[in-house]
Amino acid sequence: MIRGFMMHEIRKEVELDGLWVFQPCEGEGKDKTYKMSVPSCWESHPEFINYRGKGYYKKEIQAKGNIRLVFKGVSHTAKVFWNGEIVANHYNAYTPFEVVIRGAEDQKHELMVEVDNSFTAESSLHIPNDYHTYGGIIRPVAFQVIPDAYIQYVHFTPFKKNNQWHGKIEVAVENIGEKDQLVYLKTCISEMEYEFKEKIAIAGETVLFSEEFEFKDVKNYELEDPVLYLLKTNLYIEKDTKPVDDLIERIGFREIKIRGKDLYFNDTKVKIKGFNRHEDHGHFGSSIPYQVMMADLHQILDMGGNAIRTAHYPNDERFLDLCDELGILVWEESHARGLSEEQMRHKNFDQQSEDSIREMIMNHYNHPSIFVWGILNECASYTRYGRECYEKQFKQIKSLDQSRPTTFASCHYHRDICLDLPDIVSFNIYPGWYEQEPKGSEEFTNNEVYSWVQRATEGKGKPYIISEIGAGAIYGYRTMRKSKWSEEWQAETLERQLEAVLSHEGMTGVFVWQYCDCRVSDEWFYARPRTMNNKGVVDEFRRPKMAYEVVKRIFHSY
Ligand code: ADA
Repeated sequence: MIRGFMMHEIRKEVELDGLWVFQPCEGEGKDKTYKMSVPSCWESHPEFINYRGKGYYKKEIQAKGNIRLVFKGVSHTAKVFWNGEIVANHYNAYTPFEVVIRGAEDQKHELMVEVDNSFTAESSLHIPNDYHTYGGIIRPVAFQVIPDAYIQYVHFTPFKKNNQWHGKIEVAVENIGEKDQLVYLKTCISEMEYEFKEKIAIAGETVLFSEEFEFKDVKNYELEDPVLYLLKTNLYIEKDTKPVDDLIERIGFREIKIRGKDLYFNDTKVKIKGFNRHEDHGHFGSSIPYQVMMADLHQILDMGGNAIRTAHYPNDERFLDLCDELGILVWEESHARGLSEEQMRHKNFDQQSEDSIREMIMNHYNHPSIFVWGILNECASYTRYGRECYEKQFKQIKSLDQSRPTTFASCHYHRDICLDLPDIVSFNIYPGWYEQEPKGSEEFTNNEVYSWVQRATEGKGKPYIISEIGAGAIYGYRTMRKSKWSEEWQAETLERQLEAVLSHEGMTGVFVWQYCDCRVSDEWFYARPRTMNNKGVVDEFRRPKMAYEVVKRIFHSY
C-alpha cells in the first residue's frame, strides 16, 4: 500500500512491496544474499540490528515503455541502477523521489538500489543524533507506466471568497517525448467537472496549468468532521477522446488563519494538545507498518491528543493520510535537529536542506491536516549566520506555499534572534527535568520564557506553542523514591508541566515530548539510558507508562 487511497484509475501502477534480494557491502554477511522485505529497516533482521553501512537491494521487473520509478523513502542515501546503469541519486531518508526511464524494452529488467546509512562526510543532516538513522528501503516503492506527456503533480489550494469555497488548482505536465503535444485537462470533484484551457507541452519541458474554480455545495473539512474529496484530474491529447493519463489527489476545504495571537482552523480557534512522534518502533524501526501507525493514532486519540509534530523530519504519506482521515492536526517539519552553526556551515547543508523542504512541500501539499511547516529544530537561531539559514529556508517555504503558516522550535530563550521570521513562535522547555529547579517551578519557567518573548523579541503577539515539554522514565522503573527516570517522576512532572501550559491564556497549546521511546545513535549512549530516548509516554513497544493516564486526564479536561 503506497497511499491511503488509489491515486490512479488510468495510469498503470505496480507496487513493489515484498521480498527483494539484499546483499550487505561490508561485514561478515557481505558474500551472502538475504531475502529482505520492502519496505523495512535492515535492523529488523538479527544480523543487521547494528549495521551501519551500504547494502544492495535487487528486484526483477517485467515492464515496457516509459517507466516511472517512485521511492517513498530510502534511508538515507540511494543510488538507483536500471539494468546496471545508474539512473538516480537521492539523499535523505524521509522524502520521496522519482526517476523516469524512457522507452524500456518489453523484457525483465533489473532494478538495483544501493542504500547507505553511514555517517559520511557528505551527510549534513543524517549525523549521530538523538534519534537513530536506520538503514533500508523504509517506505513503499512502485513503478508506473506513463505516456510521453504525463501529470507530474496536482496541487489544490482552497480559499473562501465572498463566503463561497474556491480552489486554485495547479497541474504540472511533463513532456518526456520528442515532439510537442497539445494537452487538455479536466478535473472533477464529487461529480462536478472543471475544464482547463488547453496548452502546448513542449518536448522535454514541463508546463504548468493554474486556474481557479468555484466549488458550490461542498462541505468544510473540520477536525470534528474531516470531510475529504477526491480530486480526479485526467489528461487528454486529443479533445473529447479517452484520457491517456490521470492523477487522483485527496483534498479538504479548510483554511488556516492567524488572528493576533490565535490560530484558527476555518472558524474554530485551535488549542493544540499534541505529541511529538518519532517514526520509531522496537520491532520495525522507522519502517512502521500501516496498522501500527493506526494503533499509534488510536492511543494518541485515547489520550485526548489532537495534533502530531513530525519531529524532526517529513513523515510517511500513509501516516499523513490517516491524520487527514481522523482530523488530527500535523506540524510537519523538514529534516534537521540540533545543528550548531558549524554544522549549518557544512558544505552540503544548504542544498540538502533545500531538497528536504522542496520534496516535503511538493509531495505533501494537499494534506488538509498539515497546518504548519516547521524547520531547523533547535539549530543556531542565536547567531548571524544561523539567522541567514533560517531566513533562506522560510523564504523557500513561502515560495512554495503561501497557504500555511511557518514556525521553528527554539531552545535558545534569552538569546534567539530569529523570532521575527516565523508566523508562529515555538519553544522547547523541560522545567523539572533539565532545569534543576525546585518542584512546582514549571509555571516559573513557562511564564519566564513567554514573558521574555513578549517583552524583548519580535515574537511578541504571535501565536505561541510549547513544541516540546516532558521528562524521562524507564518503562517498568517504579520506586517510592520517585527519582528521575522513574515512571512516578515523569507522571508528576508532566502533570505540572501540562497544567502550566494549557492553563496559560496566551498559549496556543503544547506538544508532549514525546509519544514513544525511540532508539538513538550509539554515540549518544552517555545521556540516554538503554541508548534510547526514554521520554515517551509509551515505550518503544507502545506499553503505557504511568504518565499515559495523567496526560489522558489532563488533555481530556481542556
Ligand atoms: C530537544 C530535541 C529533541 C530531544 C529532546 C530531549 O528538545 O528537540 O529531539 O532530543 O530535546 O529528549 O532532550
